[in-house]
Amino acid sequence: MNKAFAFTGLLLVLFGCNQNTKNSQTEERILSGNPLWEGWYADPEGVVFGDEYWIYPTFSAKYEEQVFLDAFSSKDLVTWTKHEGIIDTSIVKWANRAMWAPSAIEKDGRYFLFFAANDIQNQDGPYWKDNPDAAKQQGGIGIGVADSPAGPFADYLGKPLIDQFYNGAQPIDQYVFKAMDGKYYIVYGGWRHCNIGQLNDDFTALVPFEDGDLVKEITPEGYVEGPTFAIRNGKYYFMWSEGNWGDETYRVAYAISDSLFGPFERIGTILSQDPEVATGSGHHSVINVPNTDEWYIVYHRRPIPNEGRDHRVTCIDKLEFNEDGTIKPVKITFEGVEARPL
Ligand code: FUB
Repeated sequence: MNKAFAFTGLLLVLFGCNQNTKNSQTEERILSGNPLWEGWYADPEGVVFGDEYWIYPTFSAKYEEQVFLDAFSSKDLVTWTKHEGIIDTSIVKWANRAMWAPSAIEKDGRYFLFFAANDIQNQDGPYWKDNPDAAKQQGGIGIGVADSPAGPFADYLGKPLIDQFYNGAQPIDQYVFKAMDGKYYIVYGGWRHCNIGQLNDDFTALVPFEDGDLVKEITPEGYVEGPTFAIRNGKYYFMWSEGNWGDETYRVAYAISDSLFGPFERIGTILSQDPEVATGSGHHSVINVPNTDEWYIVYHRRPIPNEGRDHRVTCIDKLEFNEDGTIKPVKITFEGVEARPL
């Protein structure tokens, strides 16, 4: 549980030519490299806690082997420390497989890790077609709690926070954040539907909306899964994954709105494959360096050649904006990003 491994990025030595003097120059840049570390890891969520960057990914393997989550921390985006088994199914008794897409947030000195488990299927889904007499499956979105971002996380509720489908959304791929109204929200959903719900003050339940609904559907055109939000210049940037997570079509698109509840009109694709670098780039999150307009995108992609369904790696690149506030398409790289201590 406390074992940590460090991974260090690339020292890239660039040879440049000074146009005025024609003398050759050597410039040293320390880069993260991509992927950020060894091993198959997907659905990464990047977050800043104090003077450290943290990334919480899915361990990308067969569903039956996805019985734990690891985390990674860094002071500069280049050297990463692995924190093994911050939570697992021996702690979360109702979970037995498919621990996916963690989302971490600090509140009142405690760290909360929202995660999905068990890949539950609803009664219209393929599982139920083959098992019409099966009992309701246990699983959905749960919460871990710890005094440190490295865990160990305990099972906060002893049951899932969201344990069923609402509006057709599979309870997976959650992102938890503090909105501009000062309240905390969870946005989530697989199977081409996305919901948003408000969390109560101690994160023990969802606060129903005035009409009694527990969550509201905000699905934009093209949405498949992996929703996340960013807040910039008083606007909500809603981003999500499209295509098929198992192949090269996976990608990320976005919309901008003044309201958390939309409407969200799809503006365009910001992350996709580059056949020269990698395929299947998607299920991302963004990191904003506090008190700056510097942004990073943390995402997974498939190395070329891609030799297995679960061969996904975690990468980072710069996220940049145009003057009008729209997002520039991301250039995915092998170099990654330069050191950026907090
Ligand atoms: O990694 C498991 C699942 O694959 C995620 O929950 C989806 O978003 C897709 O990336």
